[in-house]
Amino acid sequence: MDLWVTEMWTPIMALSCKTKKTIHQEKSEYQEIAVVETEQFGRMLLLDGVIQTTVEDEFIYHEMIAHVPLFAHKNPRNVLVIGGGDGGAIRETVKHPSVDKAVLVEIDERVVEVSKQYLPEISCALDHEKVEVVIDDGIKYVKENKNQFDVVIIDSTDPVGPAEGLFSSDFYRSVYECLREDGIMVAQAESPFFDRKFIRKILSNIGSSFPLTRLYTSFVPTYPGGYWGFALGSKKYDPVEADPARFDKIDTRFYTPEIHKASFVLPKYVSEYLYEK
Ligand code: AG3
Repeated sequence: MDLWVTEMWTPIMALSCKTKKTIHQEKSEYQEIAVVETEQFGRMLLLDGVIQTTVEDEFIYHEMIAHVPLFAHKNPRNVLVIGGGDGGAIRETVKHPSVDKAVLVEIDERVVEVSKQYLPEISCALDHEKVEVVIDDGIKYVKENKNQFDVVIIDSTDPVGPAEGLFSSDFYRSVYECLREDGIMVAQAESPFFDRKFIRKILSNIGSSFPLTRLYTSFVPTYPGGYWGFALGSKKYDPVEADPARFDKIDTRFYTPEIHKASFVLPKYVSEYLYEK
């Protein structure tokens, strides 16, 4: 019998992947967690039926969410990842020699545990000596830790359920305050094709605290439209400028200094709905 896993991208279209087997399924305090083995992308993590990451394409998203803000910053030492319990963004973060400490704040302990057990390629840095894993609400954590971080990476789920508050102006204000005076934040920002109004809103919410806001984009085959947005807020540095000298020391599969620059170049329809009128 053929078994397929399907995520509804919109009420009228979906992505389906043929699966070999279900590896794990449970209901945690916050959500339904599943790991399935797909034919195309290897193991896949789903939360409430929404694809979070897969072993085959995760490198693109995790490299882009981590290295763009980390290279835009001149000397990132303390980094906070909110969400991202699978550990992919943290794995990329600790590749930077300048980083002394990376804190992961994930609300659902089970996501961390399930990822450690079934997705070792992604979660492998969660036990790294520079990493501290805190099981807590990210909104509360940023309010309690002011002026501590150089870079904050918000690797959330879609803006429904537990992640909703992670897209509000109030939350971005607290993120601004938990960053040092030259800090940078980035938030995963949904699909530039399907979520146009929402992306506008995210950028304007970030812009109510940060002097510099930019959208950059990349290709993630398993996310809606295969094309994904990242919304960045910076206190001081222009994020388009990366420091290529530091790049030699870091091993990546997708990110390069050229990709960094290019990712801020937006298709005309995207800049039109973002920046015009
Ligand atoms: N964070 C972004 C998930 C958004 C995917 N949305 C969707 N498939 N509709 C994923 C966590 C990866 N560390």
